[in-house]
Amino acid sequence: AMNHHQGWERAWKSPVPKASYDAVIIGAGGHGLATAYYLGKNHGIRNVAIIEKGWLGGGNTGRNTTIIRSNYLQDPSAAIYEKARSLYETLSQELNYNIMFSPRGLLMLAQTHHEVRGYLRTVHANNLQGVVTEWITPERVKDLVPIINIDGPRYPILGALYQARGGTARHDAVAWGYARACSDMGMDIIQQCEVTGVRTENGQVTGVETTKGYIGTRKLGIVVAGHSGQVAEMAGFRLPVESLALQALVSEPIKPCMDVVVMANTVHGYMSQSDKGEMVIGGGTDGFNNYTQRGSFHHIEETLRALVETFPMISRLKMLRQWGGIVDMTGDRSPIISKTPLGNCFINCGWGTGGFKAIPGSGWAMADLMARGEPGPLAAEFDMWRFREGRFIDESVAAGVAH
Ligand code: FAD
Ligand code: PYC
Repeated sequence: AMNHHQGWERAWKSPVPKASYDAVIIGAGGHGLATAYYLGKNHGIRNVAIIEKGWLGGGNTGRNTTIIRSNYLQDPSAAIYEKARSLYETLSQELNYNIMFSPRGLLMLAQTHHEVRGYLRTVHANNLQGVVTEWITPERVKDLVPIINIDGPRYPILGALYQARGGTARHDAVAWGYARACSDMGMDIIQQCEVTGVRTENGQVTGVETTKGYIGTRKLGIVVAGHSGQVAEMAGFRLPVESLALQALVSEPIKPCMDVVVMANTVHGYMSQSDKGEMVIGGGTDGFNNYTQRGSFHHIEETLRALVETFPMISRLKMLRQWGGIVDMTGDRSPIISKTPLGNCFINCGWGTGGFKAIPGSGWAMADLMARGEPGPLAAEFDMWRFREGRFIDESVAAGVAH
């Protein structure tokens, strides 16, 4: 029966690195792969290598809880997250790869009056920005999420910020779809190859030292999420970023019981149901900086204790797996898509707990920056010098995850 499953072509090639490329991107997560894809598609730059120390998509891209939304407060954020969300709408068709985008609707519950004010403000801002969100009553919340307890016990539900076209997608498929498209354009994805040094001359990058030898390049993109501080140090500059673990867990699969995504930021936890039936659950970041890509017992306790108040039926569930990823947090909870002190070196990082939803928009903006050497409108406000100059893009409410 398996005979006709033999002889499949590999979805992407596994090449030996060339001596040099027009552009090298460090990090084959969603953001690095999307950057390469739009460099090829939008700018015709295809002599590109994407260098990955592990396996592609094995960082945060393959560890996140797949929530997609664009209900941010500030104009630059709404622009890039909505660009990403709208690209997600047709990404399966564009890549000819089913990324299982599911715009099932997303609710951010308001459980304090402070949250009501914060989310109402976001709805008004979104209306001006052209991002479709609405404020809904507790009764509408109950209609959309029958398993929810809207009466408390500690925090009754006072309403919710609702984005009907928010939802989820299959995280691995996003990485795999972009990877196949990059490989088809002739780009080299080099896995199991760690960048260990950055060579520079007269303020320009000339190439990178890797565990597979030296690779020259005319342009360098650093897109390594939780390891951004380490790689920036190799290139000789410091970043206003801290790295810490963010954890998640899934339950055993159960019959369909919740067809929207719900975030409950006061009690702190969020939940959706995967297509396999597992309840996908996440909590906050660890309270200390670390590089530990694994889960810990106290997070299960804290997160489930919080969520059981809002969804009493999950007290009956067995939990199957937990894990962690290293997220790169900036002080204003907004990303960095920026030139660096080196002329031909660019950085994309700081997506922290919320970068999966941004992958297509971020790749689009980073490709633009790398190709032209100057940021386009999507990236213009996200330079790294804003922290020195006090031009913060404060998204601490929209980030939605406690840190
Ligand atoms: P990554 O996928 O981490 O890719 C970076 C790559 O760089 C890695 O593969 C790494 O191996 C590689 N690398 C690092 N150093 C080197 C080196 N020296 N040489 C070569 N390669 C190197 N976001 C959302 O929008 N919605 C969510 O629901 C959500 N949930 C999350 C839940 C959890 C538990 C976690 C951990 C994160 C969550 N996020 C979420 C955040 C999201 O996952 C990240 O912001 C996003 O995936 C970052 O993508 P990336 O491509 O920048 O990073
Ligand atoms: O950014 O929406 C988000 C998110 C949810 C869980 C982790 N990040």
